[in-house]
Amino acid sequence: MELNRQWWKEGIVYQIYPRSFQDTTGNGIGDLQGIIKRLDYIKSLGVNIIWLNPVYESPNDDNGYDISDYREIMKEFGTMADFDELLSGMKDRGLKLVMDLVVNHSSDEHQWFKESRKSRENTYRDYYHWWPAEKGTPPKRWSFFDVESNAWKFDEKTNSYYLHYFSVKQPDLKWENPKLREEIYDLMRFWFEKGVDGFRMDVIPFISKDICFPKLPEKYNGDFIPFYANGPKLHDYLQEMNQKVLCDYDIMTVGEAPGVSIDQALNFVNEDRKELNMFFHFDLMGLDREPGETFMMRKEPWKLTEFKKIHSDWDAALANKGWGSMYLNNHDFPRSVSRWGNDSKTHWYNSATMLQTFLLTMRGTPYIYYGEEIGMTNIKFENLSDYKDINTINRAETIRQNGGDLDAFIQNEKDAGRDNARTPMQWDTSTNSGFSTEKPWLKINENFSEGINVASQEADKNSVLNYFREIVQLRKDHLALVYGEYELLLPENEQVYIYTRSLEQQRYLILLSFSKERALIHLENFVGTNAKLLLSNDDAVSMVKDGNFKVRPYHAMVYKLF
Ligand code: TEU
Repeated sequence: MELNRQWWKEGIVYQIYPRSFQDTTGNGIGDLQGIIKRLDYIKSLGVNIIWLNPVYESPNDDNGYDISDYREIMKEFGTMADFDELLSGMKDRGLKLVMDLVVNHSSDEHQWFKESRKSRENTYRDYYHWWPAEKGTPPKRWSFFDVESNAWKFDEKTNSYYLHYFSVKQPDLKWENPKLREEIYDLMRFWFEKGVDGFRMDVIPFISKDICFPKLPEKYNGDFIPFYANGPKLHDYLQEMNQKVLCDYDIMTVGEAPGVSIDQALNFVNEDRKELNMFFHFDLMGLDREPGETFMMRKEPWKLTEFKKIHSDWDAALANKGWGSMYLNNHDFPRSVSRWGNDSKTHWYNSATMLQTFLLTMRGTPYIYYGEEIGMTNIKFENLSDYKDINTINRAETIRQNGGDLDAFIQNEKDAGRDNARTPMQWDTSTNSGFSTEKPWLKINENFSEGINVASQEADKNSVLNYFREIVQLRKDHLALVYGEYELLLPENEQVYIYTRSLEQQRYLILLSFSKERALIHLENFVGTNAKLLLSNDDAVSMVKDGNFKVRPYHAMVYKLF
């Protein structure tokens, strides 16, 4: 098998939500100096790429996903000098930096939009999507963060509506205008010239629109994301971006790809097409949700067989061309240990380490979300007033206006709310867990005083944190864990997830329990096989000669087979 080795395939990404990582100025908000202060810690994890959520100038309607200047740093986070210092501190330590590229929309406070809304003749008019009111009400388009889910906002000054798939303060950019595209390519070059190593591209499949704005087919009622994701010129734009910018640099790209189905995957990441290196699919993120409802929990619990199928199907889809990305949580979805494991006191340690084992032994680049290395959990706010996220706040308002069930919504958000994953990093047992000397912008999870913090776990050789370092090292030491073929065993089992990874003569067996019950597993094919236990989060034996495995709750075992 030809490997086509790449640094971004062998790398391990650590995602930082800067607002919540480390405050150094005492305003309760994380900042770039805070990240600089923690670079040695990040390096010590063994990860080698940092993805930063947006740090650009922004009025923060959506925490930086509404950008008012693509070439400036958000004042709350610091200055361009701080950014340069961060980047050089990273280079010194051999860490690469991936920035967030948010170009489906800008802020309404961006100079382009301020100009665009001034008059219909303005040079920047065509940087955004406008619908003149004399044509009547524009055809329905849904909006994620609008209380009425209306993506068209009437703007009196020019008697027109503008389009915003997200909040009213996030007008969609008009990629159909070549001048706008050149502006974007230019700002990308600006960051590449500074030395950044890549971009994570926010809702990149949404950038192309049918600008006739036809009435949408009935089938998209309620589940419009697949429609938003597949505009007519999408791949032309991605190929153009590649030719004009990306191919000039040794960088990595990962698209955020809601609405892209598995059969469309290779259109984005097949290397022959020269578009993107990787993307984040949403199949797993939708697993415990109502169909077509990204933020509503489904009634029946998710099943392990479904979880396995998603990962096995995606591995197969990208086995020969393209490359995958593995993530269990991020700033938009709840904490992995609370969602896919079990965050009760009894099972927290095994769950957190088992999920880490999964991420780091699958094919595809692993993305670790800050705090995942110490097993941070969902905060599960009781009161809506604790939420700071526009998504939860505006959905609550929709329910209030329609006389819906707010209590049910509060319960839902305990499992689904994005703020679960945005609480401040838990560094130690001091006030505010060492995140800030002042009140944090979002409440900190009180369980920092119960061992879920970096300092306590540094001091404990059997901590989640130190296990993480071991599994990271294991991946780095065994190329087969990066590139090896993946084969699923016992696909029907609802308790354990078992697979092998093989590269030439190197073979590994990974056995993971997703259950709070014990199990006895027999693998007939392994009777007589010699195996060496490389790592486990609980009692495990090192020989599998009889093919029997005693599996404890949320057990993880990695064996090398001979
Ligand atoms: O997310 C897009 C987004 O809203 C998805 O997480 C959403 O679940 C999906 O579109 C529906 O399947 C990105 C950012 O990650 C998020 O933080 C921003 O709020 C959003 O774009 C707008 O920029």
